Amino acid sequence: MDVKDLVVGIAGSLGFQRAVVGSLAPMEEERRQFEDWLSRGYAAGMEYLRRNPHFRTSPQLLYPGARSAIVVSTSYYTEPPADPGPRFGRVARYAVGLDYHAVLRARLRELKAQVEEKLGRPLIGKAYTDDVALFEQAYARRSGLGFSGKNTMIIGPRLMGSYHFVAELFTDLELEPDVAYEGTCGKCFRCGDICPTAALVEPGSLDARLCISYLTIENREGIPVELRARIGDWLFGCDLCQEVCPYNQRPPVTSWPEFMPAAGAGHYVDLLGLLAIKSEEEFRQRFRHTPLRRPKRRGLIRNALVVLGNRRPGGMVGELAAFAGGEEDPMLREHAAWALAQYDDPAARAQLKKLISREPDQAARRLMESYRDGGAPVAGATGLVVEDPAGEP
Ligand code: B12
Ligand code: SF4
Ligand code: SF4
Repeated sequence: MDVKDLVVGIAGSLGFQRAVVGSLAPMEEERRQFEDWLSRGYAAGMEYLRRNPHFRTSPQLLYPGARSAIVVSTSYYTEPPADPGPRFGRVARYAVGLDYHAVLRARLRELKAQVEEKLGRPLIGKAYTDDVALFEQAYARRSGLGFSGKNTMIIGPRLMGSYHFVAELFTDLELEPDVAYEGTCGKCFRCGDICPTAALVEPGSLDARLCISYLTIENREGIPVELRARIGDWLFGCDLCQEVCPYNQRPPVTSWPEFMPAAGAGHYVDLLGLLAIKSEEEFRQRFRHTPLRRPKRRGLIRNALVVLGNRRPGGMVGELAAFAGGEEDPMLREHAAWALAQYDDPAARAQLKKLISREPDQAARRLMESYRDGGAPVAGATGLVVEDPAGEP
């Protein structure tokens, strides 16, 4: 049997829906696109993307022993249950189960081991997914794993849609590279129309500074006041630009138990339960092995407060005031105050007034005052910076 057929066959038997072979030729066009994207500031606070950008588009620098990259995808899709109500926040589908980094790398190592067994010789090989500075979508696009949709996701052929992870096994196997898959969005731009923050600034180009996924996962600062209402019920990540995509109307459901909601945080998380988490250690235990660990306690509680302000469940005014009263972090106190300010309720207004009068942090107090009594946010108020809680907002 041909070695490529062997590899693709084993990948299929291990549960990867698609496996193609990527060439390791330099990516000149992609490098220009990536540098242009960085120069526009679209990478927001993701400093790791700015470090050694040439590595992202130079496969040979990334892993010098490699001769080809086996590029795979697997669905993470599970259907969310009915909304359990305003005390809950929503988790993007890719994150409802276990952390895919460890799961996919382990499965790729299994692929390597099985190929080694069949070939009767050891391989040089390394498994990647979403780690290091690797321009995964460019590998996927070039080798026909799918095409780049206007929402910037890789959309697979045969109605596979975009609810899938991309991962790679770099190996010393000399394999014939696959060619690009010519899919198209046509005239559609539903993803751009639905995006609540207009983060898809033009078809196929995303400004992470505006994207809810960035704001709730990677962002280490406060959430800009003017964007909070648009976050809706998204506690972690966002799927709106995928939900509306015609290619995602009958997505294949994952068969991997690791990506099912029972394995991790699930589709909805109880927001009150999050406010009750008082230490980083408690937080780590609760979200062990799940993607929700990424923003840490501080980031996830920040998000929970925004969702509470947007959903305004009954009976929460006292809880929010008590949380703010006992919280040491000015950024979180300020987000709790914002949540209170969203209630059209005299008790909430009284609590907000009390919080403002007691707030020792100047920047937090200024922000709170900007939305007291339903006022518009002060111009340029973009939340508090982690490293400089007393600094300018
Ligand atoms: C940084 C990052 C983010 C950032 C920025 C996203 C972005 N679109 O750039 C944030 C935090 C916002 C994010 C969000 C999400 N992410 Co993310 N993210 C990444 C990461 C680490 C790098 C992406 C990157 O390089 N961006 C830079 C820009 C320049 O690249 P780009 O989007 O591809 O845009 C250019 C190209 O599309 C190009 N282009 C368009 N068409 C064509 C055609 C040709 C021929 C060429 C040459 C170029 C080209 O022009 C664009 C502008 O320059 C990758 C993993 C990795 N290591 O690569 C995961 C990754 C892209 N993310 C992933 C996922 C699942 C998500 C979310 C769905 C999670 C969620 N539900 O919240 C959202 C989706 C938001 C969205 N619409 O993009 C998956 C996507 C899988 C897939 N099917 O494509 C990846 C691949 C991780 C993985 N290993 O599976 N992510
Ligand atoms: S993930 Fe949400 S916020 Fe980001 S581009 Fe898509 S719809 Fe917009
Ligand atoms: S919603 Fe339309 S424009 Fe956006 S990725 Fe899907 S097909 Fe393309």
